[in-house]
Amino acid sequence: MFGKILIANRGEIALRIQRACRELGIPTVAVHSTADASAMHVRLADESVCIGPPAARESYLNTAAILSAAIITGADAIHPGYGFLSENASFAEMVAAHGLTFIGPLPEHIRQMGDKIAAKAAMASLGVPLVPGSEGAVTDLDEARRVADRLGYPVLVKAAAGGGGRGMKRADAPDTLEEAWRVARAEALAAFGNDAVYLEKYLDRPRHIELQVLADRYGDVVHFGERDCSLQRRHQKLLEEAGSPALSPAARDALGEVVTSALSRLGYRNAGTLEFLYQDGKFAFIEMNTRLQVEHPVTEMVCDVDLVREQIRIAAGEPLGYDQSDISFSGHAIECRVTAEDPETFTPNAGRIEAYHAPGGLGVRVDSALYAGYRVPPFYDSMVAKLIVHARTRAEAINRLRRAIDEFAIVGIKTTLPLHRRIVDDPDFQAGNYTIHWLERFVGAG
Ligand code: MV4
Repeated sequence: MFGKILIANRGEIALRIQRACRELGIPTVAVHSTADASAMHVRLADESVCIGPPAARESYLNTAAILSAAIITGADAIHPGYGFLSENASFAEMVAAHGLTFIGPLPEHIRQMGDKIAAKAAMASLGVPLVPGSEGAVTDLDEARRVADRLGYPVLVKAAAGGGGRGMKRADAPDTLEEAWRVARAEALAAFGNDAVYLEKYLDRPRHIELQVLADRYGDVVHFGERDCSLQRRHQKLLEEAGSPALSPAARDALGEVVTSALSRLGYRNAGTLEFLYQDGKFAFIEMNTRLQVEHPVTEMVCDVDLVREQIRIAAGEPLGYDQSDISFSGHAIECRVTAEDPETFTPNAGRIEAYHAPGGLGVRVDSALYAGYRVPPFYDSMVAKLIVHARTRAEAINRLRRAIDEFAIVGIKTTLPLHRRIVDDPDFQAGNYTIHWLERFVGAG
């Protein structure tokens, strides 16, 4: 097992990783920008190193500073958390080249899944169902026309280097395909330095369902069921659930079987999440995330597993030590991502937390690095807390969420809590009756 772990992140996820390390008896090193000198993740770590100025590019993305911090503190492993360097294959290679362990997948798999065309090709060859689309990149307009005619309109032009909704253009009919194709390529080149694009049939009312997996270096792969992440606005998730209100246990088992078998043959390691669109009872793979995700706690609550602890154990070379039959699903969990934004206009607002009280009680978990007197800096992601509830049924989880939101006091900045409170009371939400388009309409309707 590792002797010391450097956590290359900030905020709630840095605390989350520290907690797992502490329970494993492993000392932690925090890194921080000058803007985060008084942040909770620095206060609670065993050691800390300042790695640069506020701008993430010069601190949390500064690979040389982070590697130096690991070396001078004698850390033997680095956990990247989510965002920042978590899906940077070159960083994972650099960590290994310095004799340290990157707590995550192999660089080759990070790189492969970062290229959405390569990810789809790999999954197709392993028997995972895909959204109908082009076979590989579409390099000229005539080919784009042929593929779109075969698929039928509307189609989406997607950037190979994109993901999470960046670099996507829709064409509803042949006369707008050229425009969509050109704009998608130009935007992809500007944003990612790579103009490779591919085509997919546009699904008009899917749910966004993702499957959590863990794999060890001995070829054993297990899944921890699905999360329904359909409630998003502009590709920012607001609320996630485990399990999906739309999925039966039999459908979950069937998907899990296909995915774990595929990842075992791929030789995948550590934590991963496969994203699917789910419509008319059919799953279609779109992307794979090779990191721990923000919404991992809902899975932890229903499976009674510490996913970060498992990531650390696997990276240290330990076998999973259990198989799929040892994993069971109990009750229902819901997470609200609380951001420092105006709940109506979504304008970010940094500022001082004048008072803070987190909800508690049975089945309530708050993952947050906030404290009274803390100043939320304006330089980073606006998420300030995750409120997670767990109960025996979805209906009970909703009632628990309502009372937990009412207990939650974050005074001094505007947050999205009032919006979460409104979602919880909505009849469609309560019925589990929503697609990826539901929230934009809900917010628009005010
Ligand atoms: C799609 C789609 C419809 N059809 N692909 C957006 C984020 C990226 N991960 C994939 N996305 C989509 N891909 C096909 N073929 C609709 C979306 C999409 C979406 C997906 C998941 C969650 C929210 C979304 C909001 C708008 C569009």
